[in-house]
Amino acid sequence: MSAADTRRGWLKGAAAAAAGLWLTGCNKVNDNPRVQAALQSAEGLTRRAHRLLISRKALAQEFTEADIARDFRANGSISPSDDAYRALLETGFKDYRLVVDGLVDKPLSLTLAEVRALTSRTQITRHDCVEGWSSIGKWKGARLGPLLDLAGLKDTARYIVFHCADSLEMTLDGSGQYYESIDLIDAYHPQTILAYEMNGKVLPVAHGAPLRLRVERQLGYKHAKYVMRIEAVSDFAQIGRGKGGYWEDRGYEWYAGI
Ligand SMILES: Nc1nc2c(c(=O)[nH]1)N[C@H]1C(S)=C(S)[C@@H](COP(=O)(O)O)O[C@H]1N2
Ligand SMILES: [Mo]
Repeated sequence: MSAADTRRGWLKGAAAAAAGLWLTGCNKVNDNPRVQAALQSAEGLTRRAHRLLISRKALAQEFTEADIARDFRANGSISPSDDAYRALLETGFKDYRLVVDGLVDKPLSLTLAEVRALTSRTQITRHDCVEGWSSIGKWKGARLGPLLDLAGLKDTARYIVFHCADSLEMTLDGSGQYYESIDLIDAYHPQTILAYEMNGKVLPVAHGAPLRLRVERQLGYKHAKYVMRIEAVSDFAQIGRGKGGYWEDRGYEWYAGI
């Protein structure tokens, strides 16, 4: 475990601690001298956790048209061979439906036209892959927050899982299929979109057509391509091998904040 990982783990704990203190933050509790002392010793901790919480809501840097990479790299799956995906691609995704289900009041099944009609955002951002390369691109897509509001998240929903069309590993139990998950802070972040356009054109297959996640405060592997289904869950222990994503199941960190 690197120092950065250790620090990240500690900060996650600090954020949880801060959330706890927040809930107990009524005047009567604060008047108690023992609690006062505890709060004072925790002050540095909560201040740092507070800063972390604020920073998680901050926008990722945005760039200008002039910064757009002429040759944005494509990585991981670039042409899924899965039958169901090939069939959708052959007919120009006319039969594609984005399914939104799990812990929602109103499950959705949307055509691409319906997704394109949702509240959208366009942004020029830098994609950072854990392998050490970055590319700047322009993305347009449906904001995830308003989409989730359409479906209506239940109180028990804590994470959003993205089920993808591509298998990176061919397995009998389907555990080689790509998937990812994010928490609700990232899900409702204004720059979190389901992109259907890249650099002003229809999203190419290599970059995740017809829909791919852009979650700009996270490393590249969190940006699920070929998204077929969005599932709201309370935990992801039962999904894939239980770690919240294809690469997480193979040793990557679940929280890949940048
Ligand atoms: N479905 C799916 N999503 C994926 C991957 C993949 O293999 N399959 N690779 C991830 C990784 S590691 C990166 S860096 C980015 C690459 O996105 P790009 O091809 O648009 O550069 O997609 C991410 N999302
Ligand atoms: Mo990546």
